[in-house]
Amino acid sequence: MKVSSADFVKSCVASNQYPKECLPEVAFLGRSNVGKSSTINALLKRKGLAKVSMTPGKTQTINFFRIASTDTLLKHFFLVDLPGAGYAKVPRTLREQWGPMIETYLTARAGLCGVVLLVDIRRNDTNGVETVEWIRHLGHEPLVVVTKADKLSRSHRQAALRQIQQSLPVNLAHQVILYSAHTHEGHQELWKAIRHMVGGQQRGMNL
Ligand SMILES: Nc1nc2c(ncn2[C@@H]2O[C@H](COP(=O)(O)OP(=O)(O)OP(=O)(O)O)[C@@H](O)[C@H]2O)c(=O)[nH]1
Ligand SMILES: [Mg+2]
Repeated sequence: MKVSSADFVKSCVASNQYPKECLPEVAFLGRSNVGKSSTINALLKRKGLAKVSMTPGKTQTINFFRIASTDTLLKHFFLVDLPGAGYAKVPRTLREQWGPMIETYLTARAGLCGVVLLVDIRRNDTNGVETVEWIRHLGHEPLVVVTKADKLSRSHRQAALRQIQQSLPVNLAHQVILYSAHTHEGHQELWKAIRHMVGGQQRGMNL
């Protein structure tokens, strides 16, 4: 599969601002600094499309990217970069806006067919269980992607992956994908999972 175009569409903070076009859509969710924006760029092989920073709290709005590809199931779709949760240095007022903003998005967006929950391989997120349950409560089954795989040696990766898998209330039949935006480890697996999520929705919509 080849990405033929990837364009930033708009940044939104409220549902009346979302793009009107109805396409299948996959959103990236997770703590600040976990690598949401980097993962989107790496998947699309477009450096700098989604803004990345070493400082947590970079993405503060809901950012829509419109993608076209040569894959028959993924001809046109949106990838959506969400603000991160749970970073104390972001002013409280801002953080308090993001929870409801993300919740509205996850509830209201008709084309949303996949939620990718990113988890840092080095950090067992203490809010991970609540986050998975919150996403489910809002009607989505998250795909868990363990990011920054390159930060651990090969021998430590599988153990860390297992630990995360066991600590989250994910169905073990569901794949948990190990990913690195720096080395592109997991690239094919993640595209395959996205394709599956989009394909499921298109079958449902009879497209
Ligand atoms: N080593 C390594 N670093 C990564 C990887 N992915 C992201 N990073 C780094 O992690 C930092 C945060 O990345 P972002 O993509 O901005 O993270 P984010 O989740 O979008 O963060 P917010 O927008 O603040 O919520 C940057 O310094 C990235 O270069 C990865 O796979 N491996
Ligand atoms: Mg970001």
